[in-house]
Amino acid sequence: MKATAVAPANIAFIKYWGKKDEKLRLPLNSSISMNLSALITTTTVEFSDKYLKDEIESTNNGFSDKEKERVITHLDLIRKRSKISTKAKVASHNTFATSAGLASSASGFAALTVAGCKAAELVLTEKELTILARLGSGSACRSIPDGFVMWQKGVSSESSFAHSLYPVSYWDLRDIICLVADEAKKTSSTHGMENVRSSPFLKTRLTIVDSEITDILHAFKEKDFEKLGNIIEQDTINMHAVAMTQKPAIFYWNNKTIEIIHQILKWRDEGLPVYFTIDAGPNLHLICESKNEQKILNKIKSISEIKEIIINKPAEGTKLIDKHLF
Ligand code: 2P0
Repeated sequence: MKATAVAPANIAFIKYWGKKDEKLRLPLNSSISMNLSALITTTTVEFSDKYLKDEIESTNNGFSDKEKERVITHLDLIRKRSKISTKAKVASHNTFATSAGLASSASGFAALTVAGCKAAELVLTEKELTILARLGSGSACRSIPDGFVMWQKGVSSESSFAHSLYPVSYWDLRDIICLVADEAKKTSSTHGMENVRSSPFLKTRLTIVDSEITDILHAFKEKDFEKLGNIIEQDTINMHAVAMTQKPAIFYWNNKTIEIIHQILKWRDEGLPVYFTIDAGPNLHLICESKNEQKILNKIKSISEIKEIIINKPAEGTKLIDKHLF
């Protein structure tokens, strides 16, 4: 009863920010993302009588007690569904530093769900796996299907699931991550979202999101990069406007983030098609087509505020592999 899964992180083009049901992690809006080739979590799960309690290990920085608790709650869900009570060992490895403020809950809970179900001999469809992963961390459901993914907000647990819109090969996009901070973020996404309703701008953003989704689906269909980039950027600004107008206000951007945003706008004025998106932290994700990757790398290498650059291609979703971590 041992299995291992590899899962990518994902970058949202239309962001998830706010829940209508905290416990079921039902989102206020549907979201759309691309799986990231360079941010990968590998997780091995083994259920065995030799474990007297759940053992949770990370080969990176280790897990806090709170993180371990969240993993155990997810194991309990898997045990309940597969009608077992056996304890488990979980070992996890990230290809990226979790302390760098890059989200690891998406790839982490996607890998844990797929490896955990296989190890518990619980056979689920991809749709059912995305629903289960969502209960661990909302954005994790988007890391299970391949390539470019949509998470339908749904009206119940069964109808809030993720599916692939297009495979990896559909569009050769890049997400060039510019790390400007290497400390963990101060306000976690889960915590940050809790006060979303205190933002007077929330209602407006949710109205705008519906039309953004219609428009971004057209942009995908037509492979209209300019249209895609403009929607990605608009939604990032709107999501952060909600965060900044919540009570208490959350400012995820720092002065380096703003400086680089100004550079990106300038490059675009000069004719270089590159757009930014930002998650719950100060780091920037530069979205471009592969043909412009080198030009952008040449521009950003001289920006001293950038501590590290991580280049991502579109990636497949979560897969089982034969090589275990223990
Ligand atoms: C996203 N984020 O769509 C947005 C953009 C952060 C900013 O999904 O509480 O860690 O575990 O469901 O999945 C991060 O939220 O939150 C996130 P929980 P999660 O990518």
